[in-house]
Amino acid sequence: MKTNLTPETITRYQRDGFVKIDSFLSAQELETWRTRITAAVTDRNERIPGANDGGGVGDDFYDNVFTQRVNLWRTDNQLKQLVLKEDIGKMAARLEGVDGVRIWHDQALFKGPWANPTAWHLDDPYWSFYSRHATTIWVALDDVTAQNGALYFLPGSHKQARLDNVDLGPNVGDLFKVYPEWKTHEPVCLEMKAGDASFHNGIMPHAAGPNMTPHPRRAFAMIFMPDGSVFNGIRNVMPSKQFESLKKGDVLNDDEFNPLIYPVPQSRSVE
Ligand SMILES: O=C(O)CCC(=O)C(=O)O
Ligand SMILES: [Fe+2]
Repeated sequence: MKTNLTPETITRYQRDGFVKIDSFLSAQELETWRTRITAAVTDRNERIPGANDGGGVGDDFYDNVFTQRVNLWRTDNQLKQLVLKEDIGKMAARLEGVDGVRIWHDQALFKGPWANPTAWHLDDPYWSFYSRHATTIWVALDDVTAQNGALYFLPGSHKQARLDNVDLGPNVGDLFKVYPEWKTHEPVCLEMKAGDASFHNGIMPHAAGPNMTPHPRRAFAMIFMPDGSVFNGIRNVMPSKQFESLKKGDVLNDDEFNPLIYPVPQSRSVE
């Protein structure tokens, strides 16, 4: 894993709100991640573990944006050992300029053949805490191109973003009704080789194209929140047990659900 960050990379990330890390995984690591993550997705028949949300996948627009499987680390111990790494958390903390980070959740995002586009959106307003310093690492498990569902970003727009947002509906550009000032911004399409990764800030506007190929576009994302983030009352991907234990304003510091990834406390190691 290439987890070092140059000062230039950090500066670019903070300016643009996203950055690409070429060859984040070695060829061998890529093989291991792809195999393990694909197996975990196959084994998991519900979207969110312990959420009692039915988890059924139907045939409407959203069901064909991607196959989403959340918190694989909680149900697959091998995957947990592989991906919950202090070094990755450290990258997230350095990019965001925060002292420590917890995992909010991980998710496999597999765009199947002929999948719908992912509409423009911000991430953080969906989540159970508000922060301008959460970040997602999105690891490409296949080559990602403009043809099969690459991510698009509006560089620098995280600086103007509010908490207003839209659902991932069929109108790709609904976000621009909420932020008309972004309508004329030129997006960047981030093509990636399998094993590359990107980080994007939690309030960075982004989208992904449709998959216009007969092959899957597989990606694995991990979302890090600054240590000390507090519950805002939104359930999002919380399992019932966690949601029922919280009231608005509580610090999200339960290691069962949101372990501190960086710095790893002396008393515990995720190895
Ligand atoms: O993979 C996609 O299509 C969208 C990813 C995304 O929105 C995210 O990781 O926040
Ligand atoms: Fe997103």
